[in-house]
Amino acid sequence: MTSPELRVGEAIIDLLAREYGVDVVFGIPGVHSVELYRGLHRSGVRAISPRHEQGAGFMADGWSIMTGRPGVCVLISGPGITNVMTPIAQAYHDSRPMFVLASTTPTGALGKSFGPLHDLPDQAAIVRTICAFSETVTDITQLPALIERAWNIFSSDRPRPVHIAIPMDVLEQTCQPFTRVHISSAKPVADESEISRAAEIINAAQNPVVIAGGGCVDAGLELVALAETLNAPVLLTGNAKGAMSSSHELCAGNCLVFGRVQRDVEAADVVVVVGTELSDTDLYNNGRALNFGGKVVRIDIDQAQISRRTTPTVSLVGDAAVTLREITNKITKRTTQDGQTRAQIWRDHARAKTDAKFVPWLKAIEDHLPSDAIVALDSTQLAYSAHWWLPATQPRSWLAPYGFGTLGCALPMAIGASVAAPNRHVLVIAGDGGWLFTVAEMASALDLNSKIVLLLWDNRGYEQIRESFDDVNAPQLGVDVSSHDPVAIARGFGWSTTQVDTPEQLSATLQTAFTANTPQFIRVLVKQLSI
Ligand SMILES: Cc1ncc(C[n+]2csc(CCOP(=O)(O)OP(=O)(O)O)c2C)c(N)n1
Ligand SMILES: [Mg+2]
Repeated sequence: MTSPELRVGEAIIDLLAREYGVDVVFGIPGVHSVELYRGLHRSGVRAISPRHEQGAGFMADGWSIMTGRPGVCVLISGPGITNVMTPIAQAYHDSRPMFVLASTTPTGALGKSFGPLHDLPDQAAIVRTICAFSETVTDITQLPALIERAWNIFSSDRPRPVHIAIPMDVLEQTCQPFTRVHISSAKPVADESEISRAAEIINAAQNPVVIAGGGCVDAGLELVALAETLNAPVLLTGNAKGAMSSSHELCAGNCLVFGRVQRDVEAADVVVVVGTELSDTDLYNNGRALNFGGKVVRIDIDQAQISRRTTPTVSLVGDAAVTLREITNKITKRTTQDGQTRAQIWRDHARAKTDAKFVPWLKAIEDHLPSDAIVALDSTQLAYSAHWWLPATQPRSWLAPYGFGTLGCALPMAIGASVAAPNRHVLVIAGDGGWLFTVAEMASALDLNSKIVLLLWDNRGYEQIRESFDDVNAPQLGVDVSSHDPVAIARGFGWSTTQVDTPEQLSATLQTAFTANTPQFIRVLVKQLSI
């Protein structure tokens, strides 16, 4: 007996829900995606509607950081896709999984450019450069294998977004339910003899250092085990924040951006580099790659990545947790206690170097941040020092635009995080400029009753860029933008609001904000309008 026929849109969602555990998607429906939404309804998949597809993508990314699973976007062709390009690029830059499922114009219109609604000359092509793969599927027999390929990339490769587009006439066709196509996939495993060579080098180290990146986000236990066996300080990149608790005495935290720390790392006799690009945005030193004076043991799941920015002494292509465990099993315990001292020196250095004008504000936040809080940072001045100042004691709780550096991601990422962890408070730190990029998502936060505390760092414009002009003695231009009355805007979106002018007021406000069960908006007025 054959199963009842479904529309293709329903069959796709049924497969995703049944075989891949998809239970929530982010997107804005349109006439081109009605059949996918019919499928969401039929399969009982939760559909969250942001107010702009950029919000959908950032929510999916925030949700993915929390869960480790691919965030799923269901979108219309054309503008749905162009609007989501920024979050796709962010997920690509920071190596996170995202499944973008979209419609296209009807098959007969593809590439013909005769002007159908929502048409792009080649939708798959415009996303391709920021994806693991991007394909338009007109033959539905190809779909199950393609979806399997996407999930194999998410689980066994360097995670990256995937875009699959299906013409709306194909979505409307009927078919039998899809059967999952199982294609085996496994993470690469580092060569045993190379692991032994790495262990030999590490065993001979006098002042080893570990640098851990986003690839270590689920390798925290193994990272701690290596660090404790070696008594080595651990430096985290932004995407690894929380992988090792900031309360661990060997955790030097996120202070790799300081010149003094970089020089100490360059002077170390052995550096273990795990799951990081060592990119410009990890170092912020005008594009200079680290010039390691000692030996480098590098672990990365991506073979193409492993010799970029440095040529390692030993290259281990494999999963961070597995490879770290194998190495730790092969090394002997170092008995010195200098690791704690070095970590402390770097932590102290970062605090001492923090611009004094931010310190009382950071202390107020630090004092009241609940231990299980999630933190989402936008690209604003107060947030820049929060990267190293604020604690993070658990993995997958820290969200920021590390690689792509886009404005406006923090609020929608926080909403996505809150969908994944509705009982945890999320602190958002956003600037008055960046906040406006996705301000409409305040409405989504109210719909979802997200426990978000949004701290608006309001210096009446693009302060960081004002400074960028000043630094090179160029006249400031285009930076004096203001949101005029942000408190009224927030109130209009139904949020509870407070305005504070001093760190003491912020402290008092945060004390109650983190007990509220509704979205809370706190405007910190840093700079009065000069006009
Ligand atoms: C999409 C995007 N456009 C432009 C920039 C350049 N940019 C970086 S920081 C910044 C200023 C942001 O202003 P605001 O959010 O108010 O933070 P502030 O620097 O004032 O603290 C700008 C415009 C960017 N990072 N991303
Ligand atoms: Mg500003």
